[in-house]
Amino acid sequence: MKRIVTIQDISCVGKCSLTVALPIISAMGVETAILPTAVLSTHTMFSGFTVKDLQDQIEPISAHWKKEGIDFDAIYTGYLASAEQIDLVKDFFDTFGEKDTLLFVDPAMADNGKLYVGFPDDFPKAMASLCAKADIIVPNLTEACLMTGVEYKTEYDVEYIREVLRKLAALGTKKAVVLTGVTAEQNKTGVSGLNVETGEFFGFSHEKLDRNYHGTGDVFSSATVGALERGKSLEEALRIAARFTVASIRETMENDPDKTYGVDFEAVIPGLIADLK
Ligand code: PXL
Repeated sequence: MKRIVTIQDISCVGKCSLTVALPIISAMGVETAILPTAVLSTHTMFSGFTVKDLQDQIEPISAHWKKEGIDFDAIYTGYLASAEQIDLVKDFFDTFGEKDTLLFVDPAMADNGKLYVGFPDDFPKAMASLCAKADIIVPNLTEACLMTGVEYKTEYDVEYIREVLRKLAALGTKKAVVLTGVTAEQNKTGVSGLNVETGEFFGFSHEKLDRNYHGTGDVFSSATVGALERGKSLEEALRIAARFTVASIRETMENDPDKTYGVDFEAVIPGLIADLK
């Protein structure tokens, strides 16, 4: 069985980051180790949340794992709370990134043209330096624009998407840069990527549901990592993840349309597993 480690916060309530990655990737038949960077009572869109930073645990935990000879087929990072945490994660990549270890970075920090609450304006620069060390990155358009300096637009054409992808590749990512939640088609959404090794663009559009929920990026990234580790090609893994994310949103719209936090992905995990066959 493949073993990955995912490095992000644990928001106790909110269905994002580790409470999404752990169940989804495990259910896909991939051992999922975790390195929690902080414990929050909820994700940061609630008011009055508590935070306990755990970054001083990253080095001792890593040292113990190294001593035990533990290794990973992939390292998947999501929400990271500070530039210092990013530096510690870069060291973790250097320590545990073997030749065949997939380094997958979801630079979860912004959406709808804005950084999430609590991040300083220079945070995207630090995140860009982590993306430079990764094999695959999966920013949304806001995150991509903040890291590359391209102007964020809500209406655009294929050439704009390609320009953003070329600028992302110039950050230094090794294998592929992937933009999520983008398409030049009306009333749809989609995924657009650039294979950095071959210079080829790829992508697909899919159904856009008329609702925005929190944590869908984490659902998408987790399913992508799980599918990659189950041997799917990147494009197939992204398609599986997109179908799962759409199914999770549809499920939430049916059960609890006004939900203010993460999607009801739990109910549609059987479909995700079937999709891996
Ligand atoms: O990936 C989203 C996310 C993860 N973790 C925390 C967050 C958010 C989004 O706001 O606040 C703590």
